[in-house]
Amino acid sequence: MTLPNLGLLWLRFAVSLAVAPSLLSVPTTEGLKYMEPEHLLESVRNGSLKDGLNVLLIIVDDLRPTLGCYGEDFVKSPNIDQLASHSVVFQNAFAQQAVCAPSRVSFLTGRRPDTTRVYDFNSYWRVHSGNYSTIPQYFKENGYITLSVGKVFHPGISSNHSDDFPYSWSVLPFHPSSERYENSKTCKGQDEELHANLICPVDVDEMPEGTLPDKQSTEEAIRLLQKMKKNKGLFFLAVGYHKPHIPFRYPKDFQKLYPLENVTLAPDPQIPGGLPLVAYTPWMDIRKREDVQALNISVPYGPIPKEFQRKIRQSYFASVSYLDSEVGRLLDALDELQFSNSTIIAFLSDHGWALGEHGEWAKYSNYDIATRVPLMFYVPGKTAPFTFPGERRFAYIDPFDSVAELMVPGKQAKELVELVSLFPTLSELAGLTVPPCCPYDSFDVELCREGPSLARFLNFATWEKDPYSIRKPSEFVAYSQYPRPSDTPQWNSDEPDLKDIKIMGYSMRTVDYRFTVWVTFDPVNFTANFTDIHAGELYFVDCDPLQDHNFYNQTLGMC
Ligand SMILES: *[C@@H]1O[C@H](CO)[C@@H](O)[C@H](O)[C@H]1NC(C)=O
Ligand SMILES: *[C@@H]1O[C@H](CO)[C@@H](O)[C@H](O)[C@H]1NC(C)=O
Ligand SMILES: *[C@@H]1O[C@H](CO)[C@@H](O)[C@H](O)[C@H]1NC(C)=O
Ligand SMILES: *[C@@H]1O[C@H](CO)[C@@H](O)[C@H](O)[C@H]1NC(C)=O
Ligand SMILES: *[C@@H]1O[C@H](CO)[C@@H](O)[C@H](O)[C@H]1NC(C)=O
Ligand SMILES: *[C@@H]1O[C@H](CO)[C@@H](O)[C@H](O)[C@H]1NC(C)=O
Ligand SMILES: *[C@@H]1O[C@H](CO)[C@@H](O)[C@H](O)[C@H]1NC(C)=O
Ligand SMILES: *[C@@H]1O[C@H](CO)[C@@H](O)[C@H](O)[C@H]1NC(C)=O
Ligand SMILES: *[C@@H]1O[C@H](CO)[C@@H](O)[C@H](O)[C@H]1NC(C)=O
Ligand SMILES: [Ca+2]
Repeated sequence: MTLPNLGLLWLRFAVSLAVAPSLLSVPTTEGLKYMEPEHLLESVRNGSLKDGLNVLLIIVDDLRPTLGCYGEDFVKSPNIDQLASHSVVFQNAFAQQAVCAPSRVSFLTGRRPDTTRVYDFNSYWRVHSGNYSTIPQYFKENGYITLSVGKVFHPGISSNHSDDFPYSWSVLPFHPSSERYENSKTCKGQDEELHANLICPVDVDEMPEGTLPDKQSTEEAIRLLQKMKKNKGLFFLAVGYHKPHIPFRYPKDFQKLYPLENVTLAPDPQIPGGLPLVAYTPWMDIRKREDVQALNISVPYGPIPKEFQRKIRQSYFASVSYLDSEVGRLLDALDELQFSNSTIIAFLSDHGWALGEHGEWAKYSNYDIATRVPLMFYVPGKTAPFTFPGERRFAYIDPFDSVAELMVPGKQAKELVELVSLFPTLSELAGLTVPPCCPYDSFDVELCREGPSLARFLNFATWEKDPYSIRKPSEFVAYSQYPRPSDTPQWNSDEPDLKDIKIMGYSMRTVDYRFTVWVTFDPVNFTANFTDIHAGELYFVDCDPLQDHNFYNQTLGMC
């Protein structure tokens, strides 16, 4: 094991920080009204591209790799596992910032947060940092019909209240109408009254509109697929699912998959002794829910009563199984429409979520638990053989059926990779020209990418031979970062507005270690001062996979 060379690290960090005049301007709050599904369907045209592969991009919200195909056998995710069994599954994939809008803007533009300068929810990159092209925009400009269903871009200012329409999408993006009830009082409490709870298993028939947002998204995505079957031309369909993002509002049957007495607690529920306080997320968002409020949990460290910890974990896992069934319905329809032979499927999450690890219950940090994500690619003819006529590749699997447990794991890629690689990877897989590598200062460059394409890892035929033929695993690095307003946890530590950011935690993950430095950051000129270090973290992967023993600034030994 090699110790990181600090001088070199700082240089690498410094290189990743481009300095250029800011293009600040005030984004408008006026938004486009989302169209009703019928109009949306009518407006889908025929694409101009006829030959090649379609793309189905499935983006999940706040899903850590707690899935059967990632070795977490107690989680029932048979449909995602089935997708994995025909895919290449990246075991060590990382988001660039563990919160929705910054992560999504980053991977959808193929640039790191220091280039998008989107660290919060309040800026639209096109007017804030640069007029960067996006993955769907690039596919659209190359003749694809591009379609957005559910939460793909983070809604709101960060995508100009339009999910970046018209640049990214051929038709207006679809949002499920029942999404507006996500934070309403729809959860039945023990008092039989309705509350805005964190834990919210529901009877779907009793819900407003008799449905849930992810169900509506699946239905709309299926209708678009049927439409594309009749139309000519290639499609790029992005489907963004809301669960397992809080609140855990899911059909109550899924709770039965995880009897409470069988739900374990996090193996490391303590706040690590050597943890610098700037690194800690005080998980303010779950505290706003009525059921959590009623527990009167101490701010910022808790702890949450053990019985309630178990309930949170149970409902997260149940939400994952509910998500899995929606993914299963979508893939079943894709398969039924005979698109499995001609469609690339990419599946990923925008970041992870701590379920009690380090005493945390949130994203908002640089730990693996917040930055590590599921990432897999299915490429017909590459990660799996072409289908033969009549073959069912993605038939729906009922998670309540015990047969579901016997799933062959997918091909596992161990390389450390980053979501910022999604743009070049999808481009290469679809046969489009891979956008050029970004120059040092890329604020004026509309089309470029900051990550390498991962397509070279996906060829099934060469898979067995030498997965490491291009680079040694020790050369792989995944970067993430997280901003803070202060050295100690306070009310806005989780999601500081840009103007309040005072410290940036730059983090790098190699096969051997995670190393993080928290440095002074100026939110006006976007400059980090790497000689002004507030705190550091160093965790060794082999002996401390959960990252509980901070070896930063320790001269004596390693674990
Ligand atoms: C930004 O990019 C879009 C899409 O390429 C283009 O239509 C628009 O004119 C550009 N805006 C500016 C200000 O350059
Ligand atoms: C953002 O949306 C507004 C309102 O639709 C529009 O006027 C403005 O041009 C959009 N911004 C960009 C950069 O396209
Ligand atoms: C798309 O192409 C199909 C088959 O060529 C044709 O029947 C249909 O009218 C076209 N749809 C549109 C919206 O142009
Ligand atoms: C709970 O765990 C016990 C012990 O492992 C096992 O025997 C039992 O079947 C589990 N119950 C359920 C419902 O999975
Ligand atoms: C909540 O906890 C604080 C101390 O942590 C205590 O002073 C207060 O009385 C508690 N409130 C309720 C309603 O239990
Ligand atoms: C699947 O695609 C391959 C390559 O394009 C083709 O040879 C094969 O016939 C296709 N199979 C079906 C069932 O469409
Ligand atoms: C950015 O602003 C800080 C003051 O907040 C200043 O110390 C630093 O020199 C500035 N950096 C650049 C590159 O302008
Ligand atoms: C960076 O921080 C160091 C240490 O606090 C300080 O001496 C130096 O002036 C800072 N540099 C800038 C450009 O602000
Ligand atoms: C590192 O340790 C030295 C000696 O104990 C201490 O003076 C210094 O403040 C520490 N630095 C950081 C960033 O923790
Ligand atoms: Ca998210």
